[in-house]
Amino acid sequence: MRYAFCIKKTMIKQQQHKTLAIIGSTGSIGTQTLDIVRRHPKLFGVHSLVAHSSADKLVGQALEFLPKVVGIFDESKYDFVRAALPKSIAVVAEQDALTMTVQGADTCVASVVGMQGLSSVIAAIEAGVDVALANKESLVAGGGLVMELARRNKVKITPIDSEHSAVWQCLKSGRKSDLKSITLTASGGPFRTYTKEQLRQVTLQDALKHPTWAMGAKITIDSATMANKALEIIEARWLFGTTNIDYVIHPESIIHSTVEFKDGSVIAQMSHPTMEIPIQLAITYPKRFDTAIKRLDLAQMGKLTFVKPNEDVFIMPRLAKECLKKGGTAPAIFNAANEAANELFRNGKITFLDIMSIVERAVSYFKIVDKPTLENIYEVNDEVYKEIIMNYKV
Ligand code: MN3
Repeated sequence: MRYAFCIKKTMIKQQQHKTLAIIGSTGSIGTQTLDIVRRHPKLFGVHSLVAHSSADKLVGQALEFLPKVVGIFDESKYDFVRAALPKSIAVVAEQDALTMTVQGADTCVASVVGMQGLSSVIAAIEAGVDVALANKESLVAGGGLVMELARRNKVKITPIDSEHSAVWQCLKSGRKSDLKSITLTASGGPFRTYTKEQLRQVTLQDALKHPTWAMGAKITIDSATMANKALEIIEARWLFGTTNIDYVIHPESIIHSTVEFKDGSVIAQMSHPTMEIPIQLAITYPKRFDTAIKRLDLAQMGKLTFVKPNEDVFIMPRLAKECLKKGGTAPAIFNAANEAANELFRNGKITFLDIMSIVERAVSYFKIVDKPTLENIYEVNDEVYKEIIMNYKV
């Protein structure tokens, strides 16, 4: 009797301790996930940490959290990482990094930026590991396939992106079949009031300053061009299974998105701009735990504003909606073109407005493959990305 009681107690304990595979652990979402683990050591264990090339930071994280496996994509850093960590921690490099590191974890936090993130999401789904998804490009390029694969492997995908977390939370207040529409909110980025003429003068430095969110460089530029909202519209289509998705400019970033039900009721999710709530909820749902965020005091809040987006200047969301309609690999083309143009701008090769015109040309120029396989998606991505980058090589 006593023995059985002990076993039961340990089982409960183990169940409460959720182990995480954090892919992209040295990036913005990865480090914020580790902050949450640090604050709730009893709730989470770190199964694995994977980084692209920030070897010093990765080693520091591994020595603190003592995961079972550490992965580094950049093979040239393997020896450094191996030598810096105790033998009890396995170290893998390159593609091994993915399958080896997700296997055995309870949840994979997929926080690699860009198309590179797709393979980590696929690896987690194939290993039967639930995915807390911060990488939007994987659903943008491979949405239908990724969702279908998740269904077949009975893997849950929960959103980390603040807008999608908001929609996901709002949807809990009704039946999916009674959903009428989704409205994503957008801060509008640093240039939301600019004319096309003013946008011509924008520098990389200007574009890297975001008014409400602190994020990595790629996504900060995506926010400034509104490509980020464009990608989020496509991401929402796959996460929530509707094409009734629109967006509104909401500079204060307090309402993170809304859903409207059949009866006209609109549900919103609010907080001060923070990634702490969406990251934490994606790995603890349905339970909620304390956070360190500033509480929302509506009486102190002042005005919340909402503005219709200017799609004549900021064309990206409109292009994304068109790509959704075209279907097939159209969203993958959009994504690859944006990734290439974003990179070219960050490397000083093109102007801010060029980003938009490159994407606009790409989505009408490249041939769309209907009903693509995963292979098609990778091929299209490579072709579009390489062709655009090559065009601007000096
Ligand atoms: Mn977002």
